[in-house]
Amino acid sequence: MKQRSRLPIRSAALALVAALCTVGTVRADNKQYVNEWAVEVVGGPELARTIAEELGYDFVGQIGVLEDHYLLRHGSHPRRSRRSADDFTKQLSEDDRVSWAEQQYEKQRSKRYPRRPCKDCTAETMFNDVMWNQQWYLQDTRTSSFLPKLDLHVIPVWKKGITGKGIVLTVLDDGLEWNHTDIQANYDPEASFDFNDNDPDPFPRYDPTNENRHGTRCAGEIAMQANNNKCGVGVAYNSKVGGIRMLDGMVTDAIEASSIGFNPQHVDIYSASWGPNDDGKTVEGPGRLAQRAFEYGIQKGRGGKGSIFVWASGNGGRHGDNCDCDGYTDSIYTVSISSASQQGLSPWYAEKCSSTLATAYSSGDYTDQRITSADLHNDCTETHTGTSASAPLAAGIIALCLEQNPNLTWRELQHLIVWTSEYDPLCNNAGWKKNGASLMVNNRFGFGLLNAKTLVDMADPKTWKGVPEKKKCIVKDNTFESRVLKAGGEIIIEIPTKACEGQNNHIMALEHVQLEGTIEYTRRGDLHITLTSPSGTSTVLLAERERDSSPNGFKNWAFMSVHTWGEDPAGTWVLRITDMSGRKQNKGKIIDWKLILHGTSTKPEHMRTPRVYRPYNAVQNDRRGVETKEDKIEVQHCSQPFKGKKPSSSTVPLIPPLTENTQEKAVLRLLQKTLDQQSNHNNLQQLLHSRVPYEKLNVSIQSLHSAEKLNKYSQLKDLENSLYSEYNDQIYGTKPYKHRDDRLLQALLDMLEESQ
Ligand SMILES: [Ca+2]
Ligand SMILES: [Ca+2]
Ligand SMILES: [Ca+2]
Ligand SMILES: [Ca+2]
Repeated sequence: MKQRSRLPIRSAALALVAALCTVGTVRADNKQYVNEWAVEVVGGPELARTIAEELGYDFVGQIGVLEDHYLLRHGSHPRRSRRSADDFTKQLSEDDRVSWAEQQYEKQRSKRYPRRPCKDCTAETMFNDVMWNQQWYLQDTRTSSFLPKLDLHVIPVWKKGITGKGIVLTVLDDGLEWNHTDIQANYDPEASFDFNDNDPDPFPRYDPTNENRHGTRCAGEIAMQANNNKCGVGVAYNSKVGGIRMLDGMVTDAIEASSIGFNPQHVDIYSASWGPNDDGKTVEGPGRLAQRAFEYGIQKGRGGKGSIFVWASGNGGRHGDNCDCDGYTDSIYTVSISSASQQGLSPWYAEKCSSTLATAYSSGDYTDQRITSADLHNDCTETHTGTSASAPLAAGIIALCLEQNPNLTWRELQHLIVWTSEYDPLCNNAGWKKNGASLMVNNRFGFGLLNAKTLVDMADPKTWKGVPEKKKCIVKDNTFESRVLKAGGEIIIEIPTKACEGQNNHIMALEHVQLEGTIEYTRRGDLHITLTSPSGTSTVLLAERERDSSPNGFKNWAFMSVHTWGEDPAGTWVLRITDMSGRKQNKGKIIDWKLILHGTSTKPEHMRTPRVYRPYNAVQNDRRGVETKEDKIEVQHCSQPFKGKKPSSSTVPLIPPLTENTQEKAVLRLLQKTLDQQSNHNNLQQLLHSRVPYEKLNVSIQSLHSAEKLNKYSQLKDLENSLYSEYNDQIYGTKPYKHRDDRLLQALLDMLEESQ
């Protein structure tokens, strides 16, 4: 160092010290002093009052319960000041009658809210979060018990003190805005990684359209902080959440595998709201690496208890898509979750398939409320939609269940979901059937709506007996020769089996069933496959998909069903493959098949007596705070209030008030309304009024983006109707992998086009 620079630095330092010393009465303590002094005066309040008057103070009074302590106020001193008035304090202290004096200053305190909701509060006042009272799927916002019951029975679990503590989740998506003030306290870097940029920070890439908001929204549903005056409350608001950034870029098998298998001894639950295109013509499953990653997680994850993979079942309903053609939801290792609307109905975007395990709420018709969450740029949203929104709610509920019983295996969890999900709140939909184990199941909802309370209660380690070891029995016919199928024809294959009786892998009580088949056919979407169990449960393994004109058929595709859960598989199964399309040129053949039975050699303890179904409307935590249990219901009798016209005779089933067609009309009205509100975007107005196909009008990203802006909670205050965020999703139309709500706009626009 050069000599000449030394001295000036030293003098500067000395000058600084000197300056600090001379400041004297100006404290560098950053306090806000007020014009009040606390004094101790032994001799009673009259003496204290006298002293105050003599020295020019107002006598305020005794300080609380403290004898001999009084508060004095000095009228000529500023009410608040950065400066302490030391000479005033000195004057008081030096008075012989005053044993102690101190100027008061403002203390910075943040409220410490209880970490669990108060027992006596009503649901409404339980939390101060600004959007808490919009979270209709968490608290029962009914004003009358004659309305359908909506909430997922989470509050009773919170009241037990179970809030997700110690459970780690990660959201496999487009990143996580981890410094969001409603997420940061629960953010877990060890559950996070960025496989798009190969770094540990999953922070999303910002762009003008907020394309990468999806992961943050999904994570918020799970782990928004409670009682922090910000956005809403996560289902598992004391859990830890991470983000795996993997959708914002090229998705490869290696990236999927890395994400699915990320830190499996630390992460308990992986939530994924994406999958192959929901276009109604794709058949795709995990590649070799991703499949290995699933298997590794199931065998080794969570210390061998198995990673929990929660998967959105897909939004391709409008495109006639069928989630049996999606190998991620179809996997036995994933808990596949579908959606129900606020009205307890299957929403227009939902897909049907036999692999869906259960259902959580999400968006529905245009008047239905949507899902509240955190949003990019430290904002909040109340319009998260699609099965994308259902899967994280399920993941949060599962986190509560794992806090109750951290030793649950991946299979025990599925058993518990099967046994506690509710038929009753969704009973006004078509398609329910009672399987051979007396379980209600539906290809839109699986075993029904998740019920957090019964799920958690049943998982209690004090009473839960576990399930026997998993067995797998493969049934095939080595003499089978390929059989020809033509349009209008039918192939029926009878499959008698003793379910490996006499062997170690004998199956007496079923879990999953897979039918693995290789089928060649000129038009794949015209195939219809059903499988009927020995108990008579008929399950659609593949429904027709109008848009699937592929000539590629199925190659060793494993159609999966949970519909025969609990049944004894011994007897004759019947596989039926048909083509009723009327397309005479169609032809092909079934080359090969095998039936894979998964289950146990003995019946699990909890299944020894049949499941009892109760009416969901039996109030458990409504605003009147009543907790009751009503008698069990006979299944197939629906206790839900039915909105609309009552059926005139008892022979008319209590079935869906909305047909596909009226649902479409409702969505059209939604689109119309939204476009009407876009009055400054004349091209969109013209679109409706001139009936010109929308492609020619060049709907701009900017106009769609403006809808997005209006979707922010912070900008909603003066708007009676919010605009709907998914309207800008069409701009992501080129990606091979879609978020589960990305196709909603496209579907809306398609409908509009078709109706013209
Ligand atoms: Ca990064
Ligand atoms: Ca919050
Ligand atoms: Ca799909
Ligand atoms: Ca699955």
